[in-house]
Amino acid sequence: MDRTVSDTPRLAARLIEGEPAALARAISLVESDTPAAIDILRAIRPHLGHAVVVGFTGPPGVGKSTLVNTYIAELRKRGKSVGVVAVDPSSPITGGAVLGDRIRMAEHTLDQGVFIRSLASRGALGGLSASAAQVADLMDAAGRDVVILETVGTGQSEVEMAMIADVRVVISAPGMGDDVQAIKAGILEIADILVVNKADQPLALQTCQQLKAMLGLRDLTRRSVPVLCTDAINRTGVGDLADAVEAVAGRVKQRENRSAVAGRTRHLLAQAVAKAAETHVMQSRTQTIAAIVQGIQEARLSLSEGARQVLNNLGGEGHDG
Ligand SMILES: Nc1nc2c(ncn2[C@@H]2O[C@H](COP(=O)(O)OP(=O)(O)O)[C@@H](O)[C@H]2O)c(=O)[nH]1
Ligand SMILES: [Mg+2]
Repeated sequence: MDRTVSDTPRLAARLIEGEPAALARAISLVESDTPAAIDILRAIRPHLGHAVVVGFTGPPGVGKSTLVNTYIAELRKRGKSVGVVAVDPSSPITGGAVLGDRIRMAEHTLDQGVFIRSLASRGALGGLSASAAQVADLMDAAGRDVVILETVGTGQSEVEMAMIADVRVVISAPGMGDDVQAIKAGILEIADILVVNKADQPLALQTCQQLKAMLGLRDLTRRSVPVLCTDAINRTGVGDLADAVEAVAGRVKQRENRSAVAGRTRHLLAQAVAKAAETHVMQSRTQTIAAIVQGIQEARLSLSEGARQVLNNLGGEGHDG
C-alpha cells in the first residue's frame, strides 16, 4: 500500500509522457477509487485540455461500437492518437456487450496510438459519469488527441455524456420508429451531430429524412445539427463524420467556459452524494435510520423530511452505535 502511494508521482509522470502501461494502471486506480487516485488526478490537472472528447450514444445494436472502430481508423489516417472509454451500464446478465465492444475494435489492439478501456461497472463513486469523466481526463493528460466515449443510450446516460463530452454524437439506425420517437424526447436537445448508421439498409434514407424533418420543426434560432448517414461496416460516411466532429470541436474550443466545468463538477458531486446516501440508507443498521424508515411507513414523517433527516445524520458521525 505504501509503495503504491510513494510511486504515485512517478506514475503520474509516466502517464503524462504517454506511456500506455502507466495510463492503464492509473485508470485502474481511479476506477476503484483508491486513495492514490486523487493524487494522480491532481498531478494531471495542468495537463488537461488537449483532447477533444467525443461522445457516441444511442440504443443498443445501432452499431456504435462498429462505428467507433471505423472512426478510429479514420482518425489514425488523419494522424490522431485515440483513447476510447466504452461504458456499459447494463447488468452482469447483459454485460456481454462489453465483450462485443472489444471484439468490434479488435483490429486496433496492436496499435500503440489507440488505447481502449471498457468500464463494465458503475464504479465506486456510483455514477458511471464520475468514472468515465475521470478516465477521459487521464487519457487527455496522456496526450490522446481524441477521446471517444461510447455509452448505451438509456435516457440518463445521454445527459451524463452531455456533461463530459465536448462533441455529442447521437446514433440511430434505420426503421427504428420507436427510437426516432425516443430521440425526439430530449436527446435531440443534446446532440451536436445526428448519425443514421446502417445506411446500407433499405429504410436508411427515410430515417434520415424523418430526423431532418424533426430538426426542421425546431426553433430556427438554434444551432444547426447535421444529420449524417454512415455504413460502419463498409466504412462510408465516416470521413464526413470526422469533418463534422472537427467543426463542432472548433466551435467548442472557442467558447470554452468555466461555468460549464463547474456545472459538470456539481453534477458529479451530486451523484457521489446520492450514492453515499443510498449506501447509508440501505446498509446502515443504526437506530436512527430504522426510526426514520418506520416514521415514513407509519406516515408520521414525509419522504422529503425523512430524506432531510438522513442527510443530517450523514453529516454527523453517520452512526449511533
Ligand atoms: N448492415 C449493417 N450492420 C451494421 C452496421 N454497423 C454495425 N452493424 C451491425 O450491427 C450489430 C450491432 O453492432 P454494435 O457495433 O455492437 O452496436 P452497439 O450495440 O450500438 O455498439 C452488429 O451485428 C454489427 O455488425 C452497418 O453500418 N450496417
Ligand atoms: Mg457497443
